[in-house]
Amino acid sequence: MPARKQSSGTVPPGPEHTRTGLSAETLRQAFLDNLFYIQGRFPEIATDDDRYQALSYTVRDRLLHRWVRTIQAYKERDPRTVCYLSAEYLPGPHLANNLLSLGIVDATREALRGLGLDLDAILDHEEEPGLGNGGLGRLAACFMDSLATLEIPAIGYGIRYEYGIFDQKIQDGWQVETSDTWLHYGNPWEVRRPGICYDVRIGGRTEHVTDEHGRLRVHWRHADLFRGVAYDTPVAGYGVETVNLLRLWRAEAAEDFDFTVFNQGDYVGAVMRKVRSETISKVLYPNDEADSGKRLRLLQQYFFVSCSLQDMLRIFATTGRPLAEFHAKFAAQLNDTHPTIAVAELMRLLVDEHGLDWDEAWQATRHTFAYTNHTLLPEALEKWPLPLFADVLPRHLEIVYEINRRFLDDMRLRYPDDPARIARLSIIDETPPKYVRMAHLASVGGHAINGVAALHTRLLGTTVLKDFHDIWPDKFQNKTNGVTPRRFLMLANPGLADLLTEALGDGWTRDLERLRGLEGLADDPAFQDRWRQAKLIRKAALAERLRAGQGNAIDPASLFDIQAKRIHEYKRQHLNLLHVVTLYNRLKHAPDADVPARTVLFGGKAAPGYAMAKLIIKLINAVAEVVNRDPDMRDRLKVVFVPDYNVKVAQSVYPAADLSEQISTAGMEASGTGNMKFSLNGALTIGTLDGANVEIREAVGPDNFFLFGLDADEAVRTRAAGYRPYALYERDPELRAAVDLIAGGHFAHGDAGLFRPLVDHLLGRDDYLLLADYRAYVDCQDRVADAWRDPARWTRMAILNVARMGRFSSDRAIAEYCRDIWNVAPARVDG
Ligand code: GLG
Repeated sequence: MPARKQSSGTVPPGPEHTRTGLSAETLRQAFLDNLFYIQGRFPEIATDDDRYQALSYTVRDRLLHRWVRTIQAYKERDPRTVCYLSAEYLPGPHLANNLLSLGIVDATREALRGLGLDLDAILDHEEEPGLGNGGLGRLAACFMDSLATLEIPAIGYGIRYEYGIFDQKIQDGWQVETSDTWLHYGNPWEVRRPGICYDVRIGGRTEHVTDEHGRLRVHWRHADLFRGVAYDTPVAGYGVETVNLLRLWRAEAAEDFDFTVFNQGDYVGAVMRKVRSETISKVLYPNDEADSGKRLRLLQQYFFVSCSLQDMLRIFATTGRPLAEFHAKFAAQLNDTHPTIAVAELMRLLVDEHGLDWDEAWQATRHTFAYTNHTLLPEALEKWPLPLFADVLPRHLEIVYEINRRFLDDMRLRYPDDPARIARLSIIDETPPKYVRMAHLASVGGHAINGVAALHTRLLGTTVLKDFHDIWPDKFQNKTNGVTPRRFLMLANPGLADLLTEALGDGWTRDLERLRGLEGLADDPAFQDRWRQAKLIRKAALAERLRAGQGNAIDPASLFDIQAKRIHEYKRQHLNLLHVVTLYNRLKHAPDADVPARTVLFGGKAAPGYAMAKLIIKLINAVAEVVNRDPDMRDRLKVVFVPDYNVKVAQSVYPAADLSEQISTAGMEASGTGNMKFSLNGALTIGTLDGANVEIREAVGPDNFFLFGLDADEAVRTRAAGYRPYALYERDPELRAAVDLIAGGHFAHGDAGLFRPLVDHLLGRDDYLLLADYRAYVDCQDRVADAWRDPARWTRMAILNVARMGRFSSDRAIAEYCRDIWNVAPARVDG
C-alpha cells in the first residue's frame, strides 16, 4: 500500500479528527458508533448487514469530508468540467474500492480484527449496483475512477434504476432471470438530494406565437410532467484528495400535478399517476433487443438527459458567465447514442427557455458535445420511429427537423448532384414509417466522434459513418478503451499487486506504463516461481468459491481456460464449445493420450429475449454435465458455467485465468475490455484480430499472443464470396464429429431436437463464421497446450503480457480524451 498522507499525523486532534480520522483506532470507534447510532445495534446482536452498513457509513464519512473540499475547490476555480452522459454504469461493489482509494485497507482490517471481525466477510456482503449490461457500463465506471484519480473535474450523469441487470440463475442448465434487488437493504453510498430536482415534460403539442418584440416564440403545451430527483454517489480518486460526483436521477411524480388531480376528488388516480411516473427509472433495459418501438426507453433517455442539462445550466448560472459561453464551462460526452437527444434538448433549453438565437445556441451546443460510438452492429444503432418520437417529444422533433434542414442545405451545396448521398446523410430515415437516426444526430450535433479501438475507428469511418467521415475526416478520432488497474489489479489480485510493488515500487498503481520494468524479470526463475505461486492462490480461491457455490470440484493445477462476457453469437462461446467437444472426442478415442488437464470456464448473461444465446448457455451446461461425469476424462477436461457473472464475480475470475478467450468474429467486437483485464492479470490471450485484441497483440508481442482466424477484411470477403459452411463441415472430420455429437443429442439425453436450431444455423448460414475459423482455432489451442507443458516458457509469456499492458489503463484513455476531445486540465484538491 503506498504511503499516504494520513490526517492522523498532520491534523491536530479535534472533533474533525475523531470524526474522519484514518487510524485503526478512530476507524474502530467510528464503526462502533455507527453500529449503535445508525443501525441501533451492539456488536453481540449485529447481523452481517448491520456490520456492512456501519462500516460503509464509516467510510462514507471520510469520503464526504474530501467531497466537500473538492466542491469548494471547483467552486473557487471554476474549471472546465467533464459531464459524462451515460445510460449505464457498472461500478461494482463500492466498499472495498473506497477503502483502497482512501488508503485504509490495512487500518480497517486491523480495526475490525480488534473486534473479532473479518473484513473480507463484510466486503462479501455488498450487493453491487448492476446499472449496466456489460462493457459499455463498466467502461463508464472505469472512466469515472480515472477522472477522479487524474484530478479532472467531472460529473457522471445517469439513471438510478431501481432494478438493474437481472440476476441469473441456472436451472436444469437453462438461464432463469430473477429481479435484481440491489436496493433491498438500502444504499449507504448515495445521498438523496430532494432539493436538486427538475421537471421533465413530455407529449402534447407546440404553439408558435410572435411576442411583443416581434420575435417568434415556441410554447410547448406538454401533456405530462415528471420530476427527476438527484441521488449522488461519491467517486474517490486513488491516492489523491479528489472526490467527484456520480449523479443519478430517479423519476418521481411532480407533486403539483398530483395535487390538481387530488383536488378533483380522485385521490387514487393521483397516486396511480405517481406510480406511473416512477416507472421511468424502474428498470434497466437488457441490451440485444430492438428498442426502437419502446416508448419507455425513449422516455428514460430523455428523462435523464433533460435533468442533467438542466442541472448543468443551474451550475452554470452560479458562474455569472453569459450563456453563449456554456461550452467553455462544460465538455459533455455522449456515451453511445443513448443520451443523444441531449443535442435537441440543449437547443430547446437555450433557444426556447433562455432566449438565445439559433446560431448562438448551435455554436454552444456543437462545442459542448462529443460522441463515442461503441458498436457497428446495425441492430444496436438506435433509431426511433417518427410517430413515436413526435408523440413523446413534439418540440424536439421540430428542432431535429431544423438542425437537419440546415445541415442538408449545406450538404446540397457540397454535393449538388448526389441526392442518394443526401438521403443517406439525413438525420431522418425516410423509409416508412420514417425514423430519427440518433447516430446521425450525434455526429452532426457534436465536435468529435470516436471509436473505442483502432480497428473499430477505422471501420466506423469506412462503413457505418463513412458519409460523415467523407465530410469531416478531422472530426473522427480513436480512443482505445482502458481499464482501471485499481479495481482490476490491486483489489482483485492483491497477491500479484504486492509482487509487482515489491519488484517495481508502487508507482505503477497510478502510472501503469511502469509495469514495463518487469521485462527484465521475465526469465528470472525465482521471480517466475513467485509469479506462479500468486496465480495458483487466485486459482485455488476461485476453485473454492465454485465448490462452495455449486459443488463443482476443479483442480487449481489444471489450465484455467476462461471465457467470461455477455453471451452473444458474435462472441462465439459456441466456437469454444466446438473445441471442448473436439477435446472430448479425442480423449474418448485415445483415453491414454497425453493431454494437459484443462478446466474450461464460462460466465455471462444472455439477454432475456435472445433465444439463441440462451440455447448456447444450455449447451455449455449440457456439455459440462456429460464431460464432468465421464470417467474417461479423468480430470483432464472439466467444463464449468459460473452463474450470475457480474463485477464482483469478475474480480475473482480475471486473476484466476491462465488463458483468456477473445474469439469474436473479426470486425464485430468494437473493443472489448475483458481482454485487457485478463491480460493485465497475467493470462495469455487466444484471440482473433478483432477490437482491441489487435493492439494488445502489438503491445505484448506476437510471440506472447495466440492468434488465429480470419481478419476483418477476410471475413467480409469470405461472406461476399458465397460462404458455404456445410462444405467445411463435410471436409473436416474432427469438425464433423463435434457437430454430429451435438446434433445427435449426445448432450441432451438423446434428444436430437434440442440443439437443432443452433446446428442448423451453423451448417446453413453461420453468420459469425464459426466453421470458417474452427480449424485455425483448434490448431491454435494445440499450440496453447504445447506452451502450457513448459511452465518456464508460459510464465515468461505471462510476465511479458503484464509488463506490456500499461497502455491499456483507463488513465491513459482518459488523459487522451482530456487532451484531444475535452480540452480540460486537472484541478488539484489540496489535503
Ligand atoms: C460495447 C462493445 C465492446 C466495448 C464496450 C466499451 O460491444 O466491444 O468494449 O462497448 O466500449 N456495448 C458494449 O459493451
